[in-house]
Amino acid sequence: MGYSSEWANRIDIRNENDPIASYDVKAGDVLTLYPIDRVEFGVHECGRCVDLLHPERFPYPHLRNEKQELCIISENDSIRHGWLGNKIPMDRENKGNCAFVPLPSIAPLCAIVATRDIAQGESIKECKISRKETLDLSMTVGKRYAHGIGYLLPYLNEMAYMGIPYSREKQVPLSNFHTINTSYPQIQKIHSNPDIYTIPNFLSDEECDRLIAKASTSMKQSLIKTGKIDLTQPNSQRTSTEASIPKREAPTILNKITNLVNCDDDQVEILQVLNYKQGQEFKAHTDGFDSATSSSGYLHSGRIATAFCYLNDVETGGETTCTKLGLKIKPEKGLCVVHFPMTLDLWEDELTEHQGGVAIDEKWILTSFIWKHWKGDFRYDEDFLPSLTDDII
Ligand SMILES: O=C(O)CCC(=O)C(=O)O
Repeated sequence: MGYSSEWANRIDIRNENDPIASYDVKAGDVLTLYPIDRVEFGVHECGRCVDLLHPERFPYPHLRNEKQELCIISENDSIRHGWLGNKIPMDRENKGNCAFVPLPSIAPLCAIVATRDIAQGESIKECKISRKETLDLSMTVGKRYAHGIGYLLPYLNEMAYMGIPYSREKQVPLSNFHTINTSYPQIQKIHSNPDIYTIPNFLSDEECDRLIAKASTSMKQSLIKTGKIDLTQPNSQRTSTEASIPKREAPTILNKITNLVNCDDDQVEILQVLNYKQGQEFKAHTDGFDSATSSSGYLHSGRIATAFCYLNDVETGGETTCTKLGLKIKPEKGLCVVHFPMTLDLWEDELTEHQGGVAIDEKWILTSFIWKHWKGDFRYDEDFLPSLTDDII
């Protein structure tokens, strides 16, 4: 596997019956990881792990295959530093000093985390913590060790999902799309199969103006994915500029999107405000992928809905055209458009191909993409996004 998790190597295991801390550690430090040395780790290694199969304690459906089995698989059978979780005894009186928590981005891999300060040489014993404490600790560890976990991801990705068939039969009609709140005020269905909805006045004039003002402080060249996981680069296909809006600076907007689209905050990709000046465009593209993918902090998932909203009235140019449907939408301040790039089984609907036409008058637009699962790669946590302005919209 070629990976050594130095950041998770705080246990001396020379006496297997009494593992000890090899350094002084603080509450919240990762001591080691649960081993992935055997095929289907986490299911065979330890009886306790069955607990992780509980959907509430282990809410990571994307790491299950179609039979609902966990599906991270390793064929490596050597034990290495940093993977010693199966050597930690349980303290029967529950006075232990560490707990097992699933790592949010790569569960069912677990971190063994200190629940209090531990001195070098002290015995390491597991204590029981509540489900809520487990999930809270899991989130804290995920953010704090985002980079360590991130470097580990490609190694796990190699092993994960082996054996899940993804043979797409293109001829099969696509069905089973995400459903949105079709009673949202003023909503109109402007196309069926593929379904496209518009919602006039979704954002107020004031919200549109404030989003533009916020974004204007940090516009950058828009990028395009190059096919490999999360590699993006400038491309003549897309010539707009854009700014990422941290959700914490636009809670009302986020709330409107999640109410309309019927989803959790965590399913909404980083909000982007795009600006097209004269001559700029986004050539024909789809928002989905040709199967499940890992991108923008989402793991083995896909975009099941897109909601974009025009932020200004545009007199000429810049229409959004659904290229395979002969449908043109004229930008109108506050008008939201929703469509469904992928089914819930993560097949792409190529009929949702669209383009942002060449701008004549300037155009501003807010885009949001809704993923099937929660974000899992904490390197992309919005807490790491720089703040733009003090205006909270
Ligand atoms: O600019 C538009 O009209 C559409 C924007 C778009 O397609 C996108 O950002 O994916």
